[in-house]
Amino acid sequence: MTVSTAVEHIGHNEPLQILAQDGTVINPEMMPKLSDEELREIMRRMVFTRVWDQRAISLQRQGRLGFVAPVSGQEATMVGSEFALSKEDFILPSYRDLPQMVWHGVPMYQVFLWSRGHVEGGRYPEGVNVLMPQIIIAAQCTQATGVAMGFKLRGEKKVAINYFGDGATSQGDFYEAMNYAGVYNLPVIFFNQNNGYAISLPFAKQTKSENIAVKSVAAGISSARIDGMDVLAVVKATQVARERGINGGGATLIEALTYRFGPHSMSGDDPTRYRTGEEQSEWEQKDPLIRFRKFLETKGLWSEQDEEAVIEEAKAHVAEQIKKADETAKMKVSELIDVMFETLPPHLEEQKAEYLAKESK
Ligand SMILES: Cc1ncc(C[n+]2csc(CCOP(=O)(O)OP(=O)(O)O)c2C)c(N)n1
Repeated sequence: MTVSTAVEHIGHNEPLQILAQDGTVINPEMMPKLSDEELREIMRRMVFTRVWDQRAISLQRQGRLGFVAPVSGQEATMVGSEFALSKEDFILPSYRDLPQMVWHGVPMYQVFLWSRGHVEGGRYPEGVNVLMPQIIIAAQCTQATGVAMGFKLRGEKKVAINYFGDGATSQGDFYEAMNYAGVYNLPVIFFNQNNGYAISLPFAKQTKSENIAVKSVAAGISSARIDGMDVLAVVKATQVARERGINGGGATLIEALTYRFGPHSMSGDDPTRYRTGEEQSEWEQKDPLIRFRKFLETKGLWSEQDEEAVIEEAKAHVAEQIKKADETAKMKVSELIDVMFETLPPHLEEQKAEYLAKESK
């Protein structure tokens, strides 16, 4: 199956794959057009993201970060999809999608502050087109259609991309958003990272549907089902969806098959209670970094020294950014109230006054 329309999608369960697990190209006609430098940059970002993930887990254990949802295993979906966007496009992430935010321009120390619940973790620099991570499952799907409606009304050639898991596809918001995007022909990409589990609930207990991509059919929007461990398939599908969106072709649902190697979050989840060791190692063999590294090595585009350099760069960047987060002034509750509404309703004005009185003591 290739990147197809919704109607064509029916009966096609085979995900789009460009690279085989050994890094060889098996689908040359679907190869995205990327320069050698761009290919190297994708690898750099995936390695960087893996190191950052390991550091974030360790910082959380030290009590220096709050909420952390591990991303290892999902680097291809995160890095590849963002890479296919323009910086003008708008990202609506979930709590796991911090890499897309950072690669789209959010300074890393701000996502660290978000993890700590600090108000500065949600106020991004002007021109960085990212909303703060959504915790309410699938709420970002409806918000993305709103952003896309804005683009359409203003005649702007941009897409809104929203990221969500397999569990999110059981929420009403997901269906409502696709329906709305279909009716108004909106430039939205619904990017589903199907990692097989909603915390401990496996896909088979989530839905009786043969897959997630097929759920686009009723909304009359396009869809693609892709190998989410193959970063080139991710780039290609997102590029096609983006082109479709900005050229008036409407929304696309992308289902990317992936796996999170770690726990759902660092807040007490133990995946060994609901996943087998065999399943885990089967997916680890599909590691997106290994596959893409093999592809690049064959082309003479990646070496051990390159890898080492990125690992050092990532460690140094995380250290510098966590320091910056530590140095940010402590948040005041009154500031949190301030950012909630353009004009505060009277009851919040009252609460703010109470806090201001306390904070000034
Ligand atoms: C509306 C809502 N219901 C329940 C939760 C609790 N919750 C947090 S994460 C999660 C599982 C989500 O799984 P999935 O959508 O597959 O995303 P993943 O974390 O696997 O990427 C649930 C049920 C929530 N945050 N919001």
